[in-house]
Amino acid sequence: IGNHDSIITSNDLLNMNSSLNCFFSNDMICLSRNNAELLKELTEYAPLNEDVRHLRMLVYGPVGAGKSSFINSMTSALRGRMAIPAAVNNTQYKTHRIRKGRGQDRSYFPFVFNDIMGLESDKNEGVRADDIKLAMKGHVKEGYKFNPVSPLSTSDMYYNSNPRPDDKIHVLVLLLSANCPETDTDVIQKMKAVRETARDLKIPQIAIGTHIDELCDEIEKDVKNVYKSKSLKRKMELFSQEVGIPLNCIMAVKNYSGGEMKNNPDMDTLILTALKYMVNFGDDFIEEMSNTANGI
Ligand SMILES: Nc1nc2c(ncn2[C@@H]2O[C@H](COP(=O)(O)OP(=O)(O)O)[C@@H](O)[C@H]2O)c(=O)[nH]1
Ligand SMILES: [Mg+2]
Repeated sequence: IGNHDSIITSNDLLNMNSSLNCFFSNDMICLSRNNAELLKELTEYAPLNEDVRHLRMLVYGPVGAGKSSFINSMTSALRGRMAIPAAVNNTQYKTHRIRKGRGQDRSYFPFVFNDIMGLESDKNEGVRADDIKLAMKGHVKEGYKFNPVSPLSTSDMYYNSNPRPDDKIHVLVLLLSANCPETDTDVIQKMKAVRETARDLKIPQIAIGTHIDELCDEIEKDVKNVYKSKSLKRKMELFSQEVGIPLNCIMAVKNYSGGEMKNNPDMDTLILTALKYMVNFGDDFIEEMSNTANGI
């Protein structure tokens, strides 16, 4: 790859300590994995716990981070062709499902996504941290329109007082743009509140860096350079410090952001790898919960 400044050399790889190595070693594994294998595993996946029809994943992060694009990108990667973009109205609590079957076969993948409005720094904008908490516990019904100034009350018709195990969130996915200079401190505070709730509920968390093509020219040229980009590595370390998610739980994707006519296998690898981790984490969580006395 030459001596380009933003590229990590094999010597750098050798010199990296093991904790810093995680992000890269994860991806080294995925380099040797092909999309067909990932697709097969994701297609065959089914939750063992029969009370859980699907894993529910909450995708959150600042406005513009690429939450909607990521859900569309997973759809495109799983279906092997560009997806019709999901509705952009995310002030409402809405579950995104991905069709598995074609034609008459109305089956869906057993993992679903809730995408919630960005975490604005302004207290009167964006979804409130207390509402995100309620969503994690499964108390927010489909169609609820988040109100930035007041939380969902228990008497509201959109309050689900008796959530099913699969109304609850099983994986928390934080999306952050790798192309943003630094995250606003108020947003970081909000993210912290959300993360702490997830931690109390023992919900596993993953962070995903998006917009990686805009961070690094080498990635823009070839998405495979994600494994070698020094600027991305630095960015991932910064994310890890900012949001307190360990480096080995941070992944990177380049989203399909409109305009693409067909799938790019390397972009699909990153997207499917991230999804595979999300599914693994969610599956561990429902397993763990079904073993505990109070269930999920
Ligand atoms: N270059 C690039 N653009 C992206 C990426 N992900 C999202 N976008 C673009 O960033 C903008 C915001 O994305 P969106 O999915 O609406 O963000 P949301 O507010 O978090 O739902 C859109 O114009 C997307 O096309 C990415 O990985 N790379
Ligand atoms: Mg959106």
